[in-house]
Amino acid sequence: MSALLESGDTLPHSKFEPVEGLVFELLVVRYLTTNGVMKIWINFGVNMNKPLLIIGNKNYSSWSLRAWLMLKHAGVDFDELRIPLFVAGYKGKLLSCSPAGKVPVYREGDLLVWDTLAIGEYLYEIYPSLWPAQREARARARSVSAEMHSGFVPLRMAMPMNIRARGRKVAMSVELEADIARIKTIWHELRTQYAGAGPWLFGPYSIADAMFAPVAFRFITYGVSEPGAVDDYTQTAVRDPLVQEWMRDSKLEQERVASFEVGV
Ligand SMILES: N[C@@H](CCC(=O)N[C@@H](CS)C(=O)NCC(=O)O)C(=O)O
Repeated sequence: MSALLESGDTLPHSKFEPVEGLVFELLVVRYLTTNGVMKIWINFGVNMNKPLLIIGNKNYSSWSLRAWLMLKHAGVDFDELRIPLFVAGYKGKLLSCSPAGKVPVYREGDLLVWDTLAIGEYLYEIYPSLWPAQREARARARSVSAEMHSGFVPLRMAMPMNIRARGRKVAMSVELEADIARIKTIWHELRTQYAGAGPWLFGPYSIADAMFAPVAFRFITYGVSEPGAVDDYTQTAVRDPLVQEWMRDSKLEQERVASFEVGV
């Protein structure tokens, strides 16, 4: 059967139905490792009847965390497929299920949605409470979320998400300081304005909170703190029971990715 496959293809006839109405798919992927060895990766039993979120390492993959939180907060019943990133052969596996070769990817039946904000917008059409109800607040929530999505590169490079790490110190640069200051301003302004409506950035939980959740972990790992709204929101973000669930899983992971282990 592998003769049918090109690198990154799934088997076309890999679906099976052990119980009527419960369709599983065998994800069988042939891929090349970085040193040129051809390998086969078989992921058993992806349930086709259930939405699937493909994610990376829970300890390191901030984009995976964001999409996972959106789905969980929306109350979607989904399965997870974890592809550990930056280990031999990971890219072939990613490309087999992700058109962009990145995680997260959301699959619902034959539909694939990739890129975190696209997943959020897709979910919003089904679960409108994922963005604030009021139009102006919704526009602002989309603005800060897009700002997070397309910006804060110095912060993301210098302070990668590393949930289990504590007490790390990294060199400050002007750009990193500016990113941190901007995030503090966003959190401070929103928490001041929406304090009466609930504990999240716009009162009730929204996609904006999922977008900033990894920043809360970064602030804890690298010791970024400011008494008041910033520290309060950091604590709100990491005490979320769903974030705690993700955190517990992340601590069980064995992979150690050197490029994410920064700071002393
Ligand atoms: N713009 C994308 C970014 C996704 C992204 O960069 N994901 C990282 C993991 S956090 C990834 O898949 N990295 C693997 C790679 O680039 O090879 C999104 O919003 O989902």
